[in-house]
Amino acid sequence: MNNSNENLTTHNGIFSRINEILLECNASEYEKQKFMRHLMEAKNQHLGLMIVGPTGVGKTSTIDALLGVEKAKIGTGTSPETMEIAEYDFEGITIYDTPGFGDGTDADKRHAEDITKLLQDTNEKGEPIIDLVLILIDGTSRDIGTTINLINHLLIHHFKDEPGRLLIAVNKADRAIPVGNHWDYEANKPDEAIVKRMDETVKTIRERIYTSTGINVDPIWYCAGGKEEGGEKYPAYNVSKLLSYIVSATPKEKRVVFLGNINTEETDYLYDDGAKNYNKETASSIWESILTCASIGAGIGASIGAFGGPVAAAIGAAIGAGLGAIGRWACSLL
Ligand SMILES: Nc1nc2c(ncn2[C@@H]2O[C@H](COP(=O)(O)OP(=O)(O)OP(=O)(O)O)[C@@H](O)[C@H]2O)c(=O)[nH]1
Ligand SMILES: [Mg+2]
Repeated sequence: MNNSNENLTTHNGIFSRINEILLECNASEYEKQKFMRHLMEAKNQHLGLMIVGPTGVGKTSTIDALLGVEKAKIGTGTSPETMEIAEYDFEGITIYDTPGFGDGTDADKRHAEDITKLLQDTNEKGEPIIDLVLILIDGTSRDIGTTINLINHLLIHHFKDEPGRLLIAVNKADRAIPVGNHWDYEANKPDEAIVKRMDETVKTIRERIYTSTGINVDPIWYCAGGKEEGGEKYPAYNVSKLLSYIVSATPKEKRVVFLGNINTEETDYLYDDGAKNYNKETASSIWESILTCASIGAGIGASIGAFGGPVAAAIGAAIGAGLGAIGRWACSLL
């Protein structure tokens, strides 16, 4: 095993490894330069994801389940308007963790202004800083009306032309039915009653947003995982589905940002409804984006082809390692 493989858990490490593979291979100088240029462009992509939801819905737990918060640099926005929005900076991804709100107070009004301002912010290239907004809804709450109002009044008009950038997920499925034992903690899965309840919840959300705004959204439900009082952490459910939902909504050329950033805690990606192979779907869509990266034209795909089998396989292995817990799928995609 190559020494640099130990870096394959970081975003920069993966790109360095691919660079190294290319330097070692015997392609023409022209091909190598071309590929490396494309690689740099891919490496410089940046994704902005804003997470919105009421206090205690599980915003921070969700970021942790998806990417692992310990890997992030944590800061707050520098402009006074966004002081209260925490930023989790990963390599190539910034997650904006907005303060919980929805209680109708003055603070709510301020948070709404902060969110609107951030949604309108652009980078030096004039592109929106926020690519995607993930709205979290509490699956244990009987009152989803407040959040739906928030979506209908504050958020949806920013996404009229691109509703695919607005993601909605209902958390805490394990506690959706407060009375009785509806979650099988042994197998970490819901019983039929929870499935029915959660399917109804997402259907209601979809219908209510459509009725008010004429916009189609496609909510999902999941568990970010939690901790029993004084007990052990129990694993997440459908986080694989949530990641796949986020990755497929990410602009194609930006999906490479997930390399080296996915939470390596395997159990968080292990349990899901099995309706699809979500991890494989995520891995394929990241790999495909490397091959057909919109902003780099036919570039990388053609270049990998030009380098031949072993080089492509080595690059595939580096990318597979970079997908952390779900990476084992990626190697078989070549
Ligand atoms: N049962 C259960 N509890 C969860 C789940 N996700 C998060 N929690 C718990 O809910 C509580 C709040 O989670 P946080 O992640 O801190 O919520 P938040 O939205 O970041 O909260 P604020 O930052 O205060 O707005 C914690 O005790 C979590 O352990 C879940 O899927 N199921
Ligand atoms: Mg939080």
